[in-house]
This record gives sequence, C-alpha cells and structure tokens, in this order.
Amino acid sequence: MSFGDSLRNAMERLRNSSSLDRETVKEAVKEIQRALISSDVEIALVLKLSREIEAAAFSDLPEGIDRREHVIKTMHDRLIGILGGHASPPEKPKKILLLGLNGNGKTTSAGKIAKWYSKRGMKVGLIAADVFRPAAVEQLRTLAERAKAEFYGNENEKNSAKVVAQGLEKFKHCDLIICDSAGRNGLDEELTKELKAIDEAFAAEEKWLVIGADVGQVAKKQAQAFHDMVEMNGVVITRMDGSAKGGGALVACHSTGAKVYFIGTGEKIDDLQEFDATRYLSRVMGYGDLESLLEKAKEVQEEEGLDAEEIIGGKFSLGAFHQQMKAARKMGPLSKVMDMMGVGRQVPKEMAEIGEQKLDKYGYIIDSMTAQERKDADTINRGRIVRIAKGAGVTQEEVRELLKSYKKIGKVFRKLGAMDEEKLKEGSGINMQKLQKMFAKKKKFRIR
Ligand SMILES: Nc1nc2c(ncn2[C@@H]2O[C@H](COP(=O)(O)OP(=O)(O)OP(=O)(O)O)[C@@H](O)[C@H]2O)c(=O)[nH]1
Ligand SMILES: [Mg+2]
Repeated sequence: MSFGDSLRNAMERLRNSSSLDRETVKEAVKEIQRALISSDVEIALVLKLSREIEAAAFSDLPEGIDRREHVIKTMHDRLIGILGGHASPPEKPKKILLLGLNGNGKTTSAGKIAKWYSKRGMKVGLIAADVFRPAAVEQLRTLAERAKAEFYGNENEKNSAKVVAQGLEKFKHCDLIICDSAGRNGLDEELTKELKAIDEAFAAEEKWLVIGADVGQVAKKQAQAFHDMVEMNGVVITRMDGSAKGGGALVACHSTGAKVYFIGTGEKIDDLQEFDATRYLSRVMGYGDLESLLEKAKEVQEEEGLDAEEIIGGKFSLGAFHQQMKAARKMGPLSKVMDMMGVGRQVPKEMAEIGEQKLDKYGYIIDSMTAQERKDADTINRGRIVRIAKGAGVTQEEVRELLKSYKKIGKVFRKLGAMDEEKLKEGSGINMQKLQKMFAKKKKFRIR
C-alpha cells in the first residue's frame, strides 16, 4: 500500500469508527507508522509522533471539543509539522548556489528556478560551474535559453571557482545569479573540496540542496552532510512526479533546519512548484490539490489566453471536453492534472495518457458535429457517426472511441458527486463552485 493510501486509511479508520476506543486509535497509529517507515522516515521520529498522537487521544479535553476531531487534528498537524509546513521561497534572492549528488536534478532545477524568478520580473544569470562533466555546460546553456535567463560557462577552464568568479563579473547587472555545481557519486573529499571552493568564491546567502524524492534512507545522511559542509539552508526535492512520494526526503531535509522551498514535478522547465506540506499531504492522500491546479490553470490562462473556467470548470459538453483536454495538456499530462484533482486513480489509463495526435483528431471529429450533437452526445446515432467520420476524415471506429472516452470521463466526475445525472444531460456538468464545495467537504475532517 502506498504512503498516501496508508495515511488516508488511518484517517478514515478514525473518522468512521463507531466509538473511539483505545484499539481504534492504536490501529490507526500503526497504520501511520507503517506509512512513514515505508517512506524511509526515521524510526525514532515515527515513535515520537505515535506517542504524541496517542497522548492526545486520551488526554482530558476541555468541554465542547470532540475527541474524534481532536485526534484527527493532532494527527494532521503533527504530520504537517514533520514535513516542514510551508516556507515561501525568498522573494528577491541575490545568489543561489545549487548543490547535490550526481543526477539528483541540479542542472534541471537551475533552469526551472531561473524561469520561476524571471517570470517574476527578475533579471537572472546562470553560471555553469560544473567543470566535471563535459556536457553539463551545454545542458545549462539550453535551459538558460528556455528560461529567458543569461548564461555564463567556460569549457576551457577546469577550475570551477574561477568560472564562478568570471560569471560574477559578467552578471553584475543581474538581479539574481544562480550557480549550478557538479555532482559526484558520493560525498568524497574531492567533492567537499570543490564545493567549499565554489562556496567561497560565490558567497551566496542561499545554498540549496537538490535531492530526488526517490533517494530513500540515505536522504538523512546526505542532507546532514551538505548541511555540515556549507550550511545549506534550502532544499529542492525533485522527481516528486515519480512513484516515490518523497516523505523520507522531506522529513530528513526539514530535520536539518533547511527549508524545503520547491518540488520538481517533471522533466520540463515549468515543472516546479512551491512546496506546501498541507497541499502535499492532501495530494499524496488522494484528496487532490485544487490550489495547485488552479494556479496552473491561471498560468496557462495568462500564457495562452485561455479561460480558466473553461479549463476545469464550465459546461461538460463535447465541445468543452475537447477544450478541456487541450488546455489540460498544456498544464501537463492529463494524468497529472487528474491527480491534482484527486481523481487520478479513477481515470482510465488510455484517457490519462492520451497523445497530442489523437487530441488533434478529436478536434476534427468534434468540428464535424452539429451544435446540437456537441451539446447532447446521446443524439449521435449510427447514421450520424457515418456522417461525422466522413466529414472529419477519420474512421467510424475513431468517432466511437471519442464518444466512449467522453462518457467515461463523465462517469468519473459523476462518481465524484461533482455533478448529477440530470445536470449532465442539461450540459451544465462540472463547475468550479461545485468542485470547490466538494473539496471543502473532504477537507472538513482535516479541520484546518
Ligand atoms: N521526472 C522528473 N525528472 C527530473 C526532475 N528533475 C530532474 N529530472 C531528470 O533527472 C535527470 C538528471 O537531472 P540533472 O538536472 O541533469 O541532474 P544533475 O544533478 O545536474 O546531474 P549531474 O550534473 O550529473 O550531477 C534528468 O534526466 C532530468 O530530466 C523532476 O522533477 N522530475
Ligand atoms: Mg548537472
């Protein structure tokens, strides 16, 4: 069972039990322990958390406070606590040094962070201080272009501290300078020496460790070592989009006192989000992350001139379906969007992974329909399918496939209770307010 599933089970066990006896609390605590341990959280911390929850469960409560809610709230708050709460990234940092072991995502994150700040109006310069891997300079140069940031690298210089000094000289006019350093397989003497030299030359106030969500048990050791080496004070956790949920890495980094500012959620330059433990918890537990989704929708809206309501709200007709699929793809793979809505698991795989080409075809098919057909898919009979297929230049099978997909997605939303059968027929299916209400309902027992 996954990290999130176990946590959700524990919460629901408490919520649904007829009486809140010692046995129920113990079972729920056990479930939480399993979730944390399987996510590589240190045993000592897990035990401390368990004791706190059990103590809260059977302490004397002031009158008027419901014991069940009190336990659930304690559990939720303690989990948020060990995950690190929320720390907004510094608003106007001057220099950021990125550190980490091989392949954890430093260079990719350097590009993402550059774009994040340049979108917020800062002039950003990127320095490639990785003189260790020949391709590293080129990798960062390409990313800098995408991030609309300036770039400095020097393939002929093998002393990384010198490259840093040259970069600093070149970027005097920049608001923010980000320095990408080289990784090594292990925390050896060579790496320590090099990073200390870079640190001295760069003299950044922000030193961020970049660490993959999938590093497992060694997260604690790595975080501590980098902390001791250069007093790193910030963290970026990458590969949060993978199967590892990063619980161990989060807890480990938080325990060094460094703040987790960002999480990487994919390989693309826009796949970077501010970290917020409450949202994170809600998402891994499968309750969705509507706030992140709305933020994404807003960005797409601004960049592409699309209507946010159309993207995740609006009428659920075939026309809107196509719009939504198109817009959703701009926000990332549909599977990820669905995850953020908390319905990831319920969406058929073939739908979640729908490709660009197929989406284009769907567009032609929908264009060949009459307004009435677009509004009410039930009116599309065999004869109409033949006509639509001809008009769109596709096979009848493809038209049927689109109709099937549309119905399946409709079912998912219906199941969520975000819309009812009658409303669906009227074509006023999912709307944002309803979705929000639904999330509010789910949030209720989280007691914020
Ligand atoms: N899925 C996913 N992949 C990522 C993420 N961040 C980085 N990657 C991938 O991880 C791999 C390594 O990323 P790099 O940025 O080159 O890592 P690095 O730490 O600079 O590596 P070295 O310079 O060799 O030490 C690349 O294939 C990236 O595309 C993320 O958030 N999600
Ligand atoms: Mg690199």
